[in-house]
Amino acid sequence: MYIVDDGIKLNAILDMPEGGAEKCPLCLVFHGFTGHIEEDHIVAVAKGLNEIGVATLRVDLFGHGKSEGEFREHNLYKWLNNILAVVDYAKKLDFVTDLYICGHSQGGLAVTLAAAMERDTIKALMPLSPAYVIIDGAKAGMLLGQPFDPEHIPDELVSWDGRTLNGNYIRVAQSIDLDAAMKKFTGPVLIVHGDADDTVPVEFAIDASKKFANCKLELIKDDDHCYGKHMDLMVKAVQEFVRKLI
Ligand code: FER
Repeated sequence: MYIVDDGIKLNAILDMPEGGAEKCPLCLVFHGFTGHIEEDHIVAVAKGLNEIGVATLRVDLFGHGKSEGEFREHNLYKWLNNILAVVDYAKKLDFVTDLYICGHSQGGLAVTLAAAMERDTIKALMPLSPAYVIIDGAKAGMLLGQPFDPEHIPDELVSWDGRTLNGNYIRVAQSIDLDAAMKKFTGPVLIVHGDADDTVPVEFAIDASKKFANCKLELIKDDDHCYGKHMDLMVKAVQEFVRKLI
């Protein structure tokens, strides 16, 4: 299935709760930078929610997975507009009682910004290993492990996998006031983060948890960016948090 945002087709998968339900909450689930909706940790969180009576809508964002758009041209504004289009789509589904939003890494950053904008619609926010470091890095001149002059932005960056990224990615990230977004969303927040994550240091999750009005922080001991060691603990943390909302 595709959800169309401004002519761009976004690949989406809707999974209903196990055992079926007439009406239920729906959680929107988004992947990270270079990620997609078939990654193990994305499928695991969706399945975990389906098990406890929550439908999920996983969506590949601009330039990622099976969605349209060039990877090189993606940035947080494009992702944010995609997410707003997905929220609009979800609002029109008859079966939905409440809407939750969840994203991994860069998707965790994007859903934080979207939750602030949609604070009257989104009931709960779940950033997983959120890449809040991107905003600091863009402003300070360090992204993807590469230093640059934040006042003289390079035309392009080279990503981990060798693909290039338009320098406008940096200009967009520099313009974002993340603290303001965290302040605006006052609903329940769950941040899950592995304390051995070497892509996004766990300190970003610890700092962020103090900036939200209503945030639970679940640190997973020895785990990495994509929960390669303790996927079950990540899923369990999400299930426990969501059970209290239903
Ligand atoms: C970076 C650190 C982390 C960065 C992106 C990420 C573009 C995102 C990681 C992810 O979404 O998994 O410096 O620069």
